[in-house]
Amino acid sequence: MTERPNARIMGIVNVTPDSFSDGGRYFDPARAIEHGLELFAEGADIVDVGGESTRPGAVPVPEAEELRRVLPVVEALAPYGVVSIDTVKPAVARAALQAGATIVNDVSGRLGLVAAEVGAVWIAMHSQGDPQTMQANPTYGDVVGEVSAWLGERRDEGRALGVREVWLDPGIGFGKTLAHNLALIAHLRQIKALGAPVVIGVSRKSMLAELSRAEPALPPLEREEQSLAAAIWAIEHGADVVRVHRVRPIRDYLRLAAAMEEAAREWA
Ligand code: HH2
Repeated sequence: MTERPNARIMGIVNVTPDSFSDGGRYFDPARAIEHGLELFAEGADIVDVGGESTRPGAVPVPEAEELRRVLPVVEALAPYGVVSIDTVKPAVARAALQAGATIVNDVSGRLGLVAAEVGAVWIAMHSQGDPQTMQANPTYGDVVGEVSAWLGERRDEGRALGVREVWLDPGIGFGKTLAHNLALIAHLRQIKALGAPVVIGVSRKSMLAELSRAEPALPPLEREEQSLAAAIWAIEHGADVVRVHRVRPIRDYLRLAAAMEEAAREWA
């Protein structure tokens, strides 16, 4: 019995001092590598390595510094599984792909050509504005229609460039209010109808704190249950890849779901 055939788990390794979710914990390359290996051992299908925070208001990192952060980590992890590079810089993407990464996780939606050049998968993520300004006043007429249309254009662009595979991500929290995020997650099927694998990243994001209504607001490291619930909801509604900080509970869920389905068939 296979697990949900398309559901893949992408575990996050932030080699940054300032990520909103776990800033500083894995800034030391040795700790980042150790954490990536743990995520593979817990059942991650992909480990996503990033050296520049994209949290609202984050300050851009110089290229040389980003390379210094991510390259040793990508190189060390690549022999153990599929590694993606989370960057918006073409030179960082190229170097990481040379060091063994096979997926460009691109929150700018502009790196299709780099992915095409080296035969990598391109994750094109939607964002309204850049991290400095994106949460100032996100505005859409029809958020699901506009984001789907933009993702459809990236799918077509990827095909025209000869990209091996394009995966699409609506970019939860990237220039979006809570209502925008909820509308996009609720209409995953519309995004899936574009015919490409869909990636969803909700893990520890502020929309979860908003929804929990706890006072004071839950800090990122205390959003685990909400993160798990959101990832499961996304998987059940068609997400092909969930980008998460904690891998084990999602792997447990996928195993449980597979066992339930097998039992349902046996006892039908
Ligand atoms: N979210 C973040 C970063 N990269 N990539 C994709 N494809 N989808 C996402 O939703 C996404 C992403 C933000 O999360 P995190 O890496 O935990 O924090 P930071 O940006 O502060 O490093």
